Amino acid sequence: MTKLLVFGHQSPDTDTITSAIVYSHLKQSIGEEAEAVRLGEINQETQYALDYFEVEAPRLLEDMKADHQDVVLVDHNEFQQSAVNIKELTIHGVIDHHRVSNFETEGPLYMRIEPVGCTATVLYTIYKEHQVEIPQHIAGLMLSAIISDTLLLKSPTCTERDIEVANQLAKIADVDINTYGFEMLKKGASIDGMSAADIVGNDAKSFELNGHTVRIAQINTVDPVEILALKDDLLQNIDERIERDNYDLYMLVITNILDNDSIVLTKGLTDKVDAAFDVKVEDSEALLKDVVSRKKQIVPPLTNAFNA
Ligand SMILES: [Mn+2]
Repeated sequence: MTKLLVFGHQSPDTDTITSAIVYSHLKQSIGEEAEAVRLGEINQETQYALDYFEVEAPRLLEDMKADHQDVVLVDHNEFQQSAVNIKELTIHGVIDHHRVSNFETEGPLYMRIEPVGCTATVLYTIYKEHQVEIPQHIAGLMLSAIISDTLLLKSPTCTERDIEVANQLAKIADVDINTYGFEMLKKGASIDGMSAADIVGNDAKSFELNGHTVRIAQINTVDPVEILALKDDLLQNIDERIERDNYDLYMLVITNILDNDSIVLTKGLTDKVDAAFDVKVEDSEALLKDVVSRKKQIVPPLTNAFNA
């Protein structure tokens, strides 16, 4: 039997890490061989969830290179967000909730992509289809992923289905969604021990928009002032990344999870930011009112601005 390596995107978030663990558990439960791995460091929010439910972090792949031929992608499908050698690997499956872009395979595969707020919501449905019981720690990890991706069920990406699944999972995990969720998000929003480089690279993803490479990082906070105090260092680090990796535009999105607005620090083709969000970037900074979701509220208008 083929052993499958299961992993999510680079700069892993809670959904990516837990979905790799959860899908491997599901595969093993139906008699298949699977191992969860990761392409980057575990963030503080994810670590809180892993510690709370007493689960080990997946093994780190060195150089973000999958050391095994047969893989399943969770929580992403775009090749530039995946293992660096993804084009040489055999992709057996994709479980995701993002747009499909820059994706092709040589052989047939299992693809399961639904327009919901979180990969965990899709995974829950697959557990039900296989009639596999969800153990408490797995339910806890899936719930953590939903809370993380939907900012405690408040993000515009959150669907009725996410809410329904989160409530089912909270029962199995035996936690109160709001109490547990707020503690977890607060942990993830802490910049204690983070350097300017850590903040600028937090949850960063690349997007190809009309021939331009756009890098968008995002960090949640309960206190944007604390992060903006580091503005000079953050902008300098953004410049270094643009220089090193040839980005056409870099956006660091600082999302206030209490009032659901974001402040963006940005360098490069910032006139595209102006056009996309009807703002004026001044001193490399702009306020994006009521914007919290990169996927739903940042990438689509930016795509339009680059295509205009
Ligand atoms: Mn996700």
